[in-house]
Amino acid sequence: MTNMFLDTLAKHCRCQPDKFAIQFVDGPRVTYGALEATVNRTADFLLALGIARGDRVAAQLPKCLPFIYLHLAAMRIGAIFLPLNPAYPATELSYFLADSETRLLIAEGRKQHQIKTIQTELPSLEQSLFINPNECWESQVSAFSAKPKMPLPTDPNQTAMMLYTSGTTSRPKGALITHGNLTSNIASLHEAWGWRQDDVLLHVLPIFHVHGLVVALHGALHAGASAFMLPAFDAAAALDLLCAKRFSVLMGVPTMHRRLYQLASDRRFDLSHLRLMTSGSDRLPDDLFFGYQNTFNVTLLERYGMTETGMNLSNPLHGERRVGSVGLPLPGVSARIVDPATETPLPDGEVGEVQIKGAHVFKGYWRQPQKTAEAFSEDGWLRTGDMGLREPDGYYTLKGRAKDLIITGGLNVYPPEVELALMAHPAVAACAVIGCPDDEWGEQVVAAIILRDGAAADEAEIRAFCRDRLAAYKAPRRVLFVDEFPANALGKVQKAKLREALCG
Ligand code: MLC
Repeated sequence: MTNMFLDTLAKHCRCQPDKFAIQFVDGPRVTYGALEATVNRTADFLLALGIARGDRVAAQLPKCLPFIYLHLAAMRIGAIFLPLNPAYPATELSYFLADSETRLLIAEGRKQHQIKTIQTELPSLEQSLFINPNECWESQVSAFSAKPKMPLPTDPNQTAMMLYTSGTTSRPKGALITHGNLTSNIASLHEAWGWRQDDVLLHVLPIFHVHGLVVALHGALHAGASAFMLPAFDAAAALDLLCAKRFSVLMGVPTMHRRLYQLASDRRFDLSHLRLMTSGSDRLPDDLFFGYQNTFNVTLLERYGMTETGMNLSNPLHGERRVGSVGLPLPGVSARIVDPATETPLPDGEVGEVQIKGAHVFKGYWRQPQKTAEAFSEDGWLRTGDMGLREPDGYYTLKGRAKDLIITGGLNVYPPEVELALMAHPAVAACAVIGCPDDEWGEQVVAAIILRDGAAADEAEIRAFCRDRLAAYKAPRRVLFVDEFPANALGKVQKAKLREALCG
């Protein structure tokens, strides 16, 4: 195994202390030297709070510098970092904190009231720290030591992060990502995408997911490159910045690329000075691939990954970036297509489940041995739940999903989770949640509802009810009231037929 991610980062901090590592728009430039000092001070601060190896440290913060310091510091002392979407309402937050037995939560000051209301359900949560993300974190930890008090983790099998993913049949599960997984992923992307020390990344993604945190931010830091961070995606600001020619890399989800493309309208902008613009987390529509070529003189590089693995397949940096394809296995990654019923490999051109193997594949779900076992085939391949085919020249193309999953704006929404929330509404007798195609979002969450006899509820009320219980992106955008669902002989709702009937 190559040097672990944290070792490589520490080396950059020593060898190029004056180089700009991270800068938020309107914020100071943080050099590698300053990054090292603040991460070490933050690590010392966490140790002083009693955080030890293996403890869960959660951060529910907007995209900000303290989040990055806390993330790197927690991993540095061997704690397990849990990034949480700031959009999670109290019910979801409570579940994640309770399930993970988080010991320390760092959240925005405005969340204090919300956390107080759930505190009694969280016996493991010993401390909550409320911060103002815009205040200078560096000065808050200035009394702590900038010299590391303990060596960096050396065991590749040690858990570095826990990322919650939902499921088709259960509550969300904490995917355990090890230091070895992170290292293997980043080393492989470094090689495949040719990360360079003089790269400047325009970072537009959220940093509580694998895409923005690992693929983009770790990618830049591992290369000793620079990352310029937008706290939220703003297409107009991003396009202005991209045209200013300071940047060499941009990573986004199709919804972001769609907004950039629509903003350009009929004008043409030459962005070919960017050496790498990637698209992932959802299928890149063909019209956007070609639209980008015509409007921006850029061929987007589409790749395929998932929370449990980081990146698996990618179109090449040099060579053909094939429209509609997610490319070839990344270095160190093995992929195969199997018959989902028998798990025997299928010949090229036949559609089956995509299965993945490699040092980047997560070690399992937190305290869920059964779910972990179900995630892997008998011979140790990860069952992705995505369907696809391999072409004779090795390129892979995705062909839908074996699992009941909606992807909206690059975020996964599992219908059973939304259905569970809907069933808590007193007027709902039955419901089915589906994804309808949508130009901007890829898919839109749509709920079909059968009301109880004599009960009344309207769309606005149902949507508001869901938004109190689920993050906004999971709440149905449309609610349709129906008298019955298409069902099979066993009474199971036939979602494909429902989509045909309702998506129109
Ligand atoms: C925001 N909204 C969404 C949404 N994001 N609804 C559905 N799906 C989403 N993804 C809601 C808002 O709450 C708001 O609701 C309304 O949509 C309009 O908000 P907006 O201001 O226009 O949206 P914005 O905040 O700009 O967010 C859009 C976005 C964001 C595309 C920038 O969704 C985003 O950052 N997506 C990237 C997700 C990502 O990083 N995925 C990687 C997962 S890792 P209302 O009701 O208030 O109007 C992974 C592995 C891999 O998948 O391979 O990468």
